[in-house]
Amino acid sequence: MKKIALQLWEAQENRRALRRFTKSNPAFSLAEGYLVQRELRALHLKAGAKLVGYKMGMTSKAKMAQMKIDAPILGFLTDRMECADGGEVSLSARIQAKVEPEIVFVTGRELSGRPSPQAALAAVASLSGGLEIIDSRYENYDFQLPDVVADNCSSAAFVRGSSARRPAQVAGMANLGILLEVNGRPSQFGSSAAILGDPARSLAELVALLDAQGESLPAGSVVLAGGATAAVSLAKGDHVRATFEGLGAVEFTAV
Ligand code: OOG
Ligand code: MG
Repeated sequence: MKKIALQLWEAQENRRALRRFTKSNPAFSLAEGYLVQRELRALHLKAGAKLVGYKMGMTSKAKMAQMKIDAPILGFLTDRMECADGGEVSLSARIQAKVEPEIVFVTGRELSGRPSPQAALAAVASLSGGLEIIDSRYENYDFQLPDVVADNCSSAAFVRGSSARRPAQVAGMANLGILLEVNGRPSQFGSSAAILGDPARSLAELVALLDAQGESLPAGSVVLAGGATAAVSLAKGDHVRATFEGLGAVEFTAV
């Protein structure tokens, strides 16, 4: 598993995408994918990054249809992946970056076991709109479930909207309209309902997936609930802005 993690790490360092592992080894399993992800996380931490939270992936029909994968998966987030709202996101080290709008939670207390969506939401300190930059380390985003899990679910960077709200301040969290604009033109429309019917369900599902791995979600974790629309390819110079009903806007310029 260490060898595969190192291959993924080097693919990123050298900006050279790999052929998916399930092609040469069809027996490569989801459990092995998570073991590789664990090794990859160790490589990030060894390089000095700090774990700040997790992301859910494949939680919406739009993403499942785009990527032809139909089970929610999790990846880790580090401090080095975070970029400032309104700032610049560098594509120099990226292979084939895309962007997607996300709902971002920050937890106020530890979550463990298998909480209900309500119980998960009760542990949320704040939420905001966000943008996730993904960058598959596989040629043309051609992967199967074990491959994408090994590759930390294509994680590359994320931006949190600067206007965070408490859950009680956000009415109808399970159906907030989302608009993604690129260079001032509407690109994708969606709703938070696309995220497993309710982003709180995605948070609860994350805790259950972590529990199955013998982990809990610490207080103060950042959680991306999963893309609500299909992801859009990014080019240098693109200005990306997402507006979330009740949560305000978040934006960056790709450089
Ligand atoms: C995998 C990333 C999945 C999401 O929000 O569904 C993800 C990919 O699409 O390459 O981040
Ligand atoms: Mg995502």
